[in-house]
Amino acid sequence: MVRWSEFLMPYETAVEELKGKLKRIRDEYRKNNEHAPIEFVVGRVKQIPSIIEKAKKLGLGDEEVDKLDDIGGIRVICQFEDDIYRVVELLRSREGMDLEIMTEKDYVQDVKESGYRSYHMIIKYPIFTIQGLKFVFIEIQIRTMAMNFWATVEHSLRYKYKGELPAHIAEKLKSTAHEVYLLDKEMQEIRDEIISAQNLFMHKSNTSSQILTAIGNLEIMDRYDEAAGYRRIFNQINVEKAPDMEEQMEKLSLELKKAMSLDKESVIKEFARMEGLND
Ligand code: 0O2
Ligand code: 0O2
Repeated sequence: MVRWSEFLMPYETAVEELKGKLKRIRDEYRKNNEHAPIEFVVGRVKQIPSIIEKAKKLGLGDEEVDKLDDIGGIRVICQFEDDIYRVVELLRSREGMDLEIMTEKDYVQDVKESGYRSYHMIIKYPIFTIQGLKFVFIEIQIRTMAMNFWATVEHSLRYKYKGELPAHIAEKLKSTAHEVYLLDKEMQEIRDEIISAQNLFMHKSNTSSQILTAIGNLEIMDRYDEAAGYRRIFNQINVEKAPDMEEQMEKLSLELKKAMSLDKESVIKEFARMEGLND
């Protein structure tokens, strides 16, 4: 006879702890003004009747219910498909620290027959109870918001039809799953485009600021004519905005680097000459 409240307590603790840890990771990203791969986290402990039903289905006796690996469940919801793998990496990096990964199933790539997509991990998680150290299995499902929407609706329909979905509904769900896949793909492409535009902008503004710093340095060295010449070229490139503007900027930046290094060499020569005079 299972003493349920005692049996389930470590699972409740594990779910709460893991939810807290994952939410803290998300908050850290947000505090750093970085994109958080975690949008939100939910968790649950399976209801007692569902545990009994599943144990029966698997032929497990009362003393073996702890062999079930999804009594405690965590669901991590991400914005983009890439984020799923970032979360997977985050969890893998904790292997041997506060968790042990038992299994991984990538239903994002290997879509289930129903159309279901998600990344699943079963972890072994330590809990310090008043009776001592205990280990529980926790199932972590990682999916995008779109995948979550589909899985939630499909799950409730399956429940409504007591697991026996009429064929035409199962087919419709499969085709909506494909639409969800396309939606995720498009959202990922939009995000990638934004990121590469941001990187390009950062690169451009870095090149511009390197050029302006180098011109300023020439002025400090009293090389006003050279500085004025380079400034004219810089302004012209910015006014013309030619299709090869970026290459022109790179070229100017390189030329300035050369001019500055030439100067370094002539300073060294000048020092050598002065030292020679002093000898
Ligand atoms: P935040 O800053 O809004 O993310 P709890 O014990 O309260 O931490 P619980 O009761 O286990 O959480 O789960 P619940 O109430 O179902 O939801 C957990 C978190 O997920 C809550 O945020 C919800 O706002 C968030 N959430 C649930 N569904 C959605 C959704 O569809 N979209 C978004 N964006 N968020 C959702 P927190 O943790 O209270 O804080
Ligand atoms: P719940 O808690 O009601 O969601 P099994 O445990 O035998 O069902 P397996 O191979 O051990 O299957 O695990 P698997 O396939 O990784 O799936 C475990 C969980 O993933 C399920 O839990 C679901 O939450 C989810 N899942 C898997 N396939 C589907 C699917 O086709 N549609 C939806 N909506 N969810 C799916 P449970 O056991 O169903 O319980």
